[in-house]
Amino acid sequence: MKRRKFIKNTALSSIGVTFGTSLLGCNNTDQKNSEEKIMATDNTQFPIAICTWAFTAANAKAGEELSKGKPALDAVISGVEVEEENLKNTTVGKGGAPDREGNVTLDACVMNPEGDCGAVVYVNTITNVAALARKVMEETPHVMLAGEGAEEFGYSQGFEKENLLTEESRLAWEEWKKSPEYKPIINIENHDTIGMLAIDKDGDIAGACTTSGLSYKMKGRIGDSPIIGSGLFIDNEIGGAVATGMGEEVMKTVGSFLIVELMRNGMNPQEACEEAVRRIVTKNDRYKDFQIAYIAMNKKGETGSYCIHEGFTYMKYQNGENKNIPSDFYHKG
Ligand code: SD4
Repeated sequence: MKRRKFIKNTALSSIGVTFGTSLLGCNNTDQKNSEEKIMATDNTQFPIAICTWAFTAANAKAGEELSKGKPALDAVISGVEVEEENLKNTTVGKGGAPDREGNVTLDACVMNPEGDCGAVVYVNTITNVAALARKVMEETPHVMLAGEGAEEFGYSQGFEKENLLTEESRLAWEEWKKSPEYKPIINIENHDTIGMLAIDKDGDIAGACTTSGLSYKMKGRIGDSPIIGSGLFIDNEIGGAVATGMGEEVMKTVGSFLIVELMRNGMNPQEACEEAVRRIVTKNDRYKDFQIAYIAMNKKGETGSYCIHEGFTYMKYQNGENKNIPSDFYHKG
């Protein structure tokens, strides 16, 4: 039996059951580590959903799905769809702010407990891009599709062709063009990407990340959100992480993958998010000008978050409660 399956099955069945070394074919240290992992896994805490920012309804939707027994991947996709379809949200889905040319282009990715992933970038005519990324993962031999190719594939899968630029977003863009300064305002403009992680009743972890990217970005610009390892990473044996904020800086440090690897090496989610932010600020003296925030979850259902500037919060659904939690931050003034 593969180690991944072993951990999953034992977490599923009962807590604190001990197994002989012969089953794992491993030494005593490995056996002890596995037992610790299992002992620490308290399934009564599951399911859990967390997401970036105060997206209360989206996280509640994911929590509701998880509570009905739905798998983590279904839950995160249903959850983020709430924001993709929210016309008032100008940084996710339909109604998102356009690029400098007036085109709304969406980016998204998903990752499942088996370690499979799918992504779409530069999608101009489909609202539910996280679900589309899932189709790329499940129905094609590829991980990422871009632009027209992603759209055509989407129509073939039954996705509707839509105009994503709402009148409100168009007017805001016309206004911006009067003095087109490209200067994101921390926590206000450009920072509402929804990244969501869930651990389902079986203890399996999946995630999704979906965005219209930075408002008034250059035509063709892609951020971190659809990039596996940057905007999102899941390893079902360890945990998951997602990012929001200035994507360029997240990509330079492969932030979400870094957090999962730090957790693999013993950090808890909070410590790992802090280290990933530190990695950015110590290499970039312009850090005061942009916001980056991470949230993470480990296999035990522990969660954490850290960001550069005050103001970032995240949602956590557990035991029927959906709470908004302020994140600790690096730049204390
Ligand atoms: C990007 N990371 O495209 C995204 C933007 C974002 O909250 O997170 N906004 O760079």
